[in-house]
Amino acid sequence: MPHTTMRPPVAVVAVLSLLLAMTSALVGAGPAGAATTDLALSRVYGGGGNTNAPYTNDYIEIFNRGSSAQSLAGLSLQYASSTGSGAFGANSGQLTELPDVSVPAGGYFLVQETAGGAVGAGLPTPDFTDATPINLSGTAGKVVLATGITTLGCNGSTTSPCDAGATTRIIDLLGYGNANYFEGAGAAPTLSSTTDAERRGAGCTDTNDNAADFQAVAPAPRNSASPVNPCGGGGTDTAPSVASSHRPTVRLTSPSERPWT
Ligand SMILES: [Ca+2]
Ligand SMILES: [Ca+2]
Ligand SMILES: [Ca+2]
Repeated sequence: MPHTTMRPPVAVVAVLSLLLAMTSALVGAGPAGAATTDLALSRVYGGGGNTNAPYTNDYIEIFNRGSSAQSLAGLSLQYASSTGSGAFGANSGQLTELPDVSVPAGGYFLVQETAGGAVGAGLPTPDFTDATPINLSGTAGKVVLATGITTLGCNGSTTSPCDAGATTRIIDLLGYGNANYFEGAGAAPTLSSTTDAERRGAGCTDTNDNAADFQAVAPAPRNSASPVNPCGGGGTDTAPSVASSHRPTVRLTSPSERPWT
């Protein structure tokens, strides 16, 4: 007598397959990586006080791309020149220790750095002022947001490469102008006294490619008083995300409509 295996109706297999596929798609769309990766450099300006500058001071703006508040405690901003031999954060004038402050989801945090001269207006109220400020180049340079408050000890060039220990400390990196270290395919544009490097999407776009993610625009720093700008994808927009309004819905048919009953 031939043995036949019990097989569920084709319709049941199809529905189960669909549910499995949808489940894995939704899981795959979730946020990935450490929470601190939700913080990013969103505007960087080095032309403060220079001829034609709209603002007296250089600034670095931090943005929380994530969906929950993030603390800046124990983090630092570190600067290195575009092609020089010095390391990121090699001295107090190239490093800003960030305060123990929480940045809400979609929130901005403005750090005031060096005044290059008397040209321009004061910044919108800075959320933090470095007493030993960084003098960022108005045209080209390298900035990292890093964990820890000690120098990274490297500058990312071929003669001073950042090893695994240093790179794991880097939360975000911006190389602008002719910088020899940057995220992705290329550096952000060369800046001037009338332009800053602005992360696209009002701070939300981070594909880890400085050339694609940043644009040179008129300086317009935002601070903690600026309206929050929640990012839809929860801070990991390199992965596909499923918008809530586009989630497929599953409607189980009534028993009388089930083809296998
Ligand atoms: Ca400067
Ligand atoms: Ca400092
Ligand atoms: Ca990045």
